[in-house]
Amino acid sequence: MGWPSLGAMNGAQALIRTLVACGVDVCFSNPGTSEMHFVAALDDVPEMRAVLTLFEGVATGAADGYGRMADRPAVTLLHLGPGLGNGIANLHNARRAGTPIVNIVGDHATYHRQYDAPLQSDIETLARNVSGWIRDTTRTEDVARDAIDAVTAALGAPGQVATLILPADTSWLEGGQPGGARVTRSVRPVDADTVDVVAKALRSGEPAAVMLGGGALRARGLAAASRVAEAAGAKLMCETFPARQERGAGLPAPESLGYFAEFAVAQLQGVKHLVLVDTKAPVSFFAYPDKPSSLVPDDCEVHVLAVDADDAPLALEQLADALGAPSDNARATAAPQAERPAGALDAAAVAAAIGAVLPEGAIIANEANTNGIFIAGATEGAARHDVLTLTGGAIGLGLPLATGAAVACPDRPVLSLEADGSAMYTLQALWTQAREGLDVTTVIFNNRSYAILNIELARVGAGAGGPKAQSLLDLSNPDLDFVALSRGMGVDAVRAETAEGFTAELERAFREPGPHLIEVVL
Ligand SMILES: Cc1ncc(C[n+]2csc(CCOP(=O)(O)OP(=O)(O)O)c2C)c(N)n1
Repeated sequence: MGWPSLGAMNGAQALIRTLVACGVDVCFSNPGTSEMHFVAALDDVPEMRAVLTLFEGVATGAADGYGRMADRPAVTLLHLGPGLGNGIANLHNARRAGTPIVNIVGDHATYHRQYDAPLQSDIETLARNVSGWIRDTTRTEDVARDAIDAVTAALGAPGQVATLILPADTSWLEGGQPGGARVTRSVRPVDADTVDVVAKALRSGEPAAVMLGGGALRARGLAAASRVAEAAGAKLMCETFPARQERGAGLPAPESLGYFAEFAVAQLQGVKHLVLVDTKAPVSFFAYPDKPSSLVPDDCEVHVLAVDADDAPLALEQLADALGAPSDNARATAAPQAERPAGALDAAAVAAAIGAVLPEGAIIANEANTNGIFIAGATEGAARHDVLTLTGGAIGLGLPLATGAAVACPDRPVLSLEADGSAMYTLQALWTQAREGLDVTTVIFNNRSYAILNIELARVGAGAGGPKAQSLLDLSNPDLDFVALSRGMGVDAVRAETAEGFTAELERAFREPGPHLIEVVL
């Protein structure tokens, strides 16, 4: 394959070469005509892995899963404004997760823009909603500089989406000069005063809670946070939808803040000091008539220990030391490993089976929604694993997220827990899993319903709903057959009927390489 001599390198070749030099070597793509030089250049750079997705929401969600697990960005290759637009919902989730991602959005050649050809649109306006950094690279000689800036921005704190708009002529013209060197994420220590103020509040003896999010939910942060909570007699909690949390036997298990505001209010009742570690002060997911938006009790003081670029685990260790906590007083979960379930197959049995047979080092992408309520409890004492959740509430993330996590971590089994309605948004991810031979096991919770919306209908005070309202929340007529859908995309699939049968299928799926799908009808 070899490298063209420097002078003969076009913009696309220089771009891909620069991305690789910066440590970015996976591209989730769905290209079009304006990206053809980028596509062609992929064969000149063997280090860049190119993964085809059949919808941009899969590409962006996969880049999110990849970034959360690899701690470095993947690139997406998207086709002008409409391609970016299709990927926005999962870029929204990625923004909420603080995931580093570099979008390459192809555009018309610079001189073609004035003609308002059919695919012309305002890419920047679309990109602004989800991107912390945007640049339009209109000169081939600027490609390497802009790519380096994009990767640096993506890895800036907190991780963010960086969008590089790449006109077709910038790609195809010669004169590209590759550059770049490995870019890493940088964090800074919090200042000693901040640690002191928080330590003083925790020493007051008043009821306190430590709320963890972001980078505090990896093993090191969890251990330090547990030392703090033990020393201060504080409640250890975590945000409802973490980007990535390490869980399982041997690790502290913070209490997760409830999704429904009434539960969250009860959990925080009486707390006088709320210490935030890489998370925001909790708010209700939605507004409800006559219910508060902020979940922080009125007489509670909020203290920010670490945020954005702060080194959250280090801050927690400093806080633990300031409180005089012994170095070994972190408390691991006491939850036992779940027992294998027997008999009827319901959501609780599925959760128990997962807790019982989850392999060490698994990654769980959890978009099981209402049927996922038993998962956290059943896996608290399971083999050690990571959990990725729906950070931004835009459903249709789970299958792409699992796909990207599997690309990032080829040696770790990925378990994708997926509600039927959410699955249908980005089901095409299964095809990418099959094509790439990814070790992903998908469990579909098929309740033939947008069940959460049935609950919300009543909670917002809209009543139970008449037949028309009910029909908008019902996924039967016709019933979705996920076994057939999955096989149609090349993924081995079965429907489990009993708890024992499900457990056996789950073990088989974990044992065999490549993707599998198990449908559970509830
Ligand atoms: C992008 C996007 N569109 C629509 C919604 C609104 N919404 C929230 S939950 C939901 C249905 C969820 O159904 P399913 O995934 O089957 O889970 P279940 O509630 O049945 O457990 C919808 C449509 C959303 N959150 N995000």
